[in-house]
Amino acid sequence: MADRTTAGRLTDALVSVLAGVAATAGSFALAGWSRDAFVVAPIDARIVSATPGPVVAFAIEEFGTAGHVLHITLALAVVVGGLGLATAAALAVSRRAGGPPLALALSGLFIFAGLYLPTGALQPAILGTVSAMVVVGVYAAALDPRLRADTDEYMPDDAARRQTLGLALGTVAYAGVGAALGSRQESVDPTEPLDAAQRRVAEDRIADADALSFESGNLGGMVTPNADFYETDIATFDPDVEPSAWELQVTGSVEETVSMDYYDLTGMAPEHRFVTLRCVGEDLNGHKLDNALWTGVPIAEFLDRAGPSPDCGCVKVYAADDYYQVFPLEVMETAFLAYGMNGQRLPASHGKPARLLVPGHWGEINVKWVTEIELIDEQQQGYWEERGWHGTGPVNTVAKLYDEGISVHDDGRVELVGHAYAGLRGIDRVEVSTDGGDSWTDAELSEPLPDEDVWRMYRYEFQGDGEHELVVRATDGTGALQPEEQASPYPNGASGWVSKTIDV
Ligand SMILES: Nc1nc2c(c(=O)[nH]1)N[C@H]1C(S)=C(S)[C@@H](COP(=O)(O)O)O[C@H]1N2
Ligand SMILES: [Mo]
Repeated sequence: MADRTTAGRLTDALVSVLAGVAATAGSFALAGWSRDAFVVAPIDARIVSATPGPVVAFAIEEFGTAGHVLHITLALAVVVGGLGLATAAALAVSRRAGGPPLALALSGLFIFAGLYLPTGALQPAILGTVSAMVVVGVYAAALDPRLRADTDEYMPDDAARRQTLGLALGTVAYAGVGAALGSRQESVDPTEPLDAAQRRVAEDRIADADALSFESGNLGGMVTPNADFYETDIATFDPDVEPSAWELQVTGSVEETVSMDYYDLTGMAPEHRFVTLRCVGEDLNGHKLDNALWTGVPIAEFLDRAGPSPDCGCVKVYAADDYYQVFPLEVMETAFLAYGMNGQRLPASHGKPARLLVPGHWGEINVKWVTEIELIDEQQQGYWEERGWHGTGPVNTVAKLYDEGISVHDDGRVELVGHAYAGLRGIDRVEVSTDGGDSWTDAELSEPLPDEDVWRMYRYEFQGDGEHELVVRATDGTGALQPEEQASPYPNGASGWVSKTIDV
């Protein structure tokens, strides 16, 4: 057999990549951004869990949420590349013997295996395989009759180039259609209200809380709407846990393993609590601080039923996305198992069907999609602690000052509105400086919410004149002033005073 020409090899390589793109787009068209059925998802999850802690910390600090784009792009490249290699192998084998029919059969087989094995999702794998085989089929039949083993002269003429270009454009167009179809699958967290009676109680409490808000432009008030509530996830794809299939177990050092399902949970007398969450990974003046009214039940009584007897007094809580956290059993005394958020059923992105809310800790301890609570005898590290973070424990005190909270009126009056949070310690005071910290004045504070782990809002007005360096700082309920010294989020959470310069 003659050696292949460079152009022939390049065309094979291009067609292999195109087949990989078509296969991935086919999988996406049917599955959408589904954690289980879209072929990129399991690869992405593996990349995320294999990334070393310092790299994750670096990406979070440098890129914030945009860091997700990096690993998703890498996962896409790995999937398209892998499926492309499978196609290239099929082409290479069929060139030696078999020709186009074998090329089609083998590429179909390899691509199907590449799509099906990581996901187990039959229909998206079949659609992806068919998409890829169309590419290979068109190539084998129309573009490259020399796929037959005995001839191998690539046609270097314009016609061949045009055909190849046509195939490439066709694949890109197909991938575009697949992407459009797939993103329609993405459910924008359909809202599902709580039962009427509960919803009414929740809505009344939300209205009461809203009435305490200080308003300012687009700045949120006392209660963050579900769609605006920040999200921090280890997985790119939310686990899809059907309430009817959900079960929460208490295991480990217990007298007896106990479990509850969704009907047990929602059958108990519900409570409604405001709880504010803050992510340890957020920037000092970042936006990963929000407050909602959660509906659920205290978890202590359920744990007691299991008769816990762990030596170290720790729990390890597991979730459907393979997340886990370890913290002292004693905080479960006041922890809450929530299935409602602001009068709606818990959205998928916030832990549907149920999540933990653990007062006095950073956001990471509030495990979403919770499945198991294991009582353990030896201290262990949680998911983020293994990666170097210290998110178990009380939050740092912070007073925020967002651009949306600054209004400059025509007459030079400047109004500042913001949120301050110190976990269970509560907020007793917020002070504002308009001269870079030389002098301080107390801001007005919103009436406190009746619950204990919540933020407060502040408002301050002054007559502006020229340039002002604004600085805000809070004092918590123990009388401790928010530390001035700046620290970046890793590993203990950001600290320091937020400042901002304005020109009036
Ligand atoms: N199962 C699970 N629970 C989780 C996480 C996660 O990735 N998986 N992220 C944690 C982190 S780091 C934070 S800050 C909060 C954020 O909750 P939210 O996404 O509802 O705002 O959830 C915590 N619970
Ligand atoms: Mo977090």
